Amino acid sequence: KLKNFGLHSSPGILYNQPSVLVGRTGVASVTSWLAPIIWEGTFDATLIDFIYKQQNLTIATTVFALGKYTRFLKDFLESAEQHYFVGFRVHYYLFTDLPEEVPEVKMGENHSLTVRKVPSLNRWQDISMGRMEILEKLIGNELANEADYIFCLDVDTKFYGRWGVETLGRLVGVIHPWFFDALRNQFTYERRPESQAYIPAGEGDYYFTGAAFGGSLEDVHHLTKTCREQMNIDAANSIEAIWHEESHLNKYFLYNKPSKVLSPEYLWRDINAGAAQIKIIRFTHVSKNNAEVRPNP
Ligand code: 2GW
Ligand code: MN
Repeated sequence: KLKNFGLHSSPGILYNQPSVLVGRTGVASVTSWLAPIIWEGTFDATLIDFIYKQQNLTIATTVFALGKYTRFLKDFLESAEQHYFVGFRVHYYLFTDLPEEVPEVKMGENHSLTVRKVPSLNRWQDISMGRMEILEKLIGNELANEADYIFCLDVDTKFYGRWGVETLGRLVGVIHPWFFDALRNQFTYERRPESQAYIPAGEGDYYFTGAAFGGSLEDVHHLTKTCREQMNIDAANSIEAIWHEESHLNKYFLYNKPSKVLSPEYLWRDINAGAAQIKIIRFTHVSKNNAEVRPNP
């Protein structure tokens, strides 16, 4: 099916004619600031793969697995190797306090994994929030000549469908699966004005998940640096935002609009849950027994 007419001619591949009249129905596929919202039916995988193939990109991908969360690594990595940027260069950076518990997972072509040891932390809020500082340093100190884009993902997750180049953009947020159909005043933004993550009632666009975000190195560096700084100010004022770095991420996205928004297909609740709008589950949280995997409350 793929006829190669060379890089400098028209693609020369066969795909459905795009239409200005017919498209994905039942959902919004563009934000009010004209960023695309990615849903099944809004892109042509063959065409978009072909276009991005010519750019020879590397996608850095970070994941943290401390303490008992190493148990999620096998499914996370194995499923990613089935569905995540298949055919494109991916470099996973895995941060863990238990490198000996990292499972052996066979990487696909042009995919590689680097394991970094980090100190154990007692407070889980520090694990979750500490990710921003580690990401800021990784991007600032190391990735400049190593990657083009970065995604930062929770580890208690699993891929079930394609996650590919349709997700690439300057600054990319993912809609939280519990709030895609909620009114803004129901969003669990930080509501205390004393926190740097504060968003007043009546403001806000979407509620974004902390479990997946990404974009260009420059934009994600600015995001992680800003969230880290805002969390430090909160700490100095003895306040911690209600949903930790997720609250700060939402504040950031309110003032720095994402250039691309991923629908909840890109982070669903659970493989067994459904919704009329979700035609495909690409990536989900896995159900976990919090009492079992989480250290002291
Ligand atoms: C331990 C106790 C309680 C909470 C988290 C942890 C813990 C987290 C841990 O012992 N080891 C560990 O590696 N983590 C990492 O932090 C791991 O990568 C995990 O996916 C991530 C976030 O923690 P998680 O997945 O338990 O939080 P969720 O799924 O309830 O997440 C949302 O809210 C969090 C902030 O409260 C984050 O923003 C997260 O990104 C959101 O999805
Ligand atoms: Mn999680």
